Amino acid sequence: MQIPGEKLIDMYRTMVRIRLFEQRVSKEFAAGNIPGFVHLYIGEEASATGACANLRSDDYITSTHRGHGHLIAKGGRTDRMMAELFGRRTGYCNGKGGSMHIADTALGILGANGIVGGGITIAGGAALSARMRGKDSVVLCFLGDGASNRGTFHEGVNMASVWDLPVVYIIENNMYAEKTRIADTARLTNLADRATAYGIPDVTVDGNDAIAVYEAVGEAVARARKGDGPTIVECKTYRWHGHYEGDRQSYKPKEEAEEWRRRDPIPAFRKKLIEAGTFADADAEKIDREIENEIEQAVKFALESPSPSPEQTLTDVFA
Ligand SMILES: Cc1ncc(C[n+]2csc(CCOP(=O)(O)OP(=O)(O)O)c2C)c(N)n1
Ligand SMILES: [Mg+2]
Repeated sequence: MQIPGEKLIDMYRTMVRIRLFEQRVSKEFAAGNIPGFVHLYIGEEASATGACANLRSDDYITSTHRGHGHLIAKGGRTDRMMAELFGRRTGYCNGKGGSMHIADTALGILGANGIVGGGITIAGGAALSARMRGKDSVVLCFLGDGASNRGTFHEGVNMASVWDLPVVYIIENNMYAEKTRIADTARLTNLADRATAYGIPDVTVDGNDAIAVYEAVGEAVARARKGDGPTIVECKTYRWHGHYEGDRQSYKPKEEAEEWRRRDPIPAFRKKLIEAGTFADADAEKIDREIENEIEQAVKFALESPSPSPEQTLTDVFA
């Protein structure tokens, strides 16, 4: 498949934006500037980037507790996300939701989610709604290897299959659910094989290869848009940081972690683009500097924003 140069450069920009956002969040969390829990996506950038590069603005995503990468790849603003993490009024949820509640329905971002597997049935609902409104929008449903063990996965995927709903399930298999290896909780080598049970297509790809993810998800999106129903795409990848910031990761073999760090998706993608003549080293450097500046501005925006006032305690609360 011939991917336009502009698209590839945009994908590079997205991966760098996710990486630098997450690295800064890690630093600010360690400094005590971010309350609550944060789960970082560093190492998995190629998966959200390659997947979302197939979407139109009127398509949707559902996300997870490890959602910053998905939200950025769908166009989420880094300044409002950073402000949300800092608990500030300019954040996506007025500073009251934090990392796991960020949503931007205008961008088709139907929310990060603190409930493991929580996005699976929301994705089916959004897909059904799109169809009932006569739209050909599709929904990318991101979930983890651990989430694919949940009952909601069976119910959600089965219903989407039976009703030919336009959903693409993206299992980001980073090999761990909290501190438990997926090999200890599932017999399958490829989790995407679960598709057989629902009579739908599946594909397993190197989740650290943005182009492989782009192409696999692209085919699944095209199928969904035509009305041919859902697909499961499994992206094999690895999270570099702990399950949450502060997790010491004693359960991960050192060699395994080192091996995956050598398979860093970003330099590999950059090298590919330079070798193909898509851009030069200097262009990549320029993008890096622009994003560094963007993230710096996002932190400044967060720091200069007020916290929610006591009068706002009961606003945005539904009963
Ligand atoms: C319904 C539910 N059960 C358990 C938890 C606690 N929990 C939070 S993240 C997590 C592991 C999720 O693993 P996976 O789906 O592989 O996603 P990853 O963290 O690897 O991205 C668990 C068990 C939860 N938040 N929600
Ligand atoms: Mg996992």
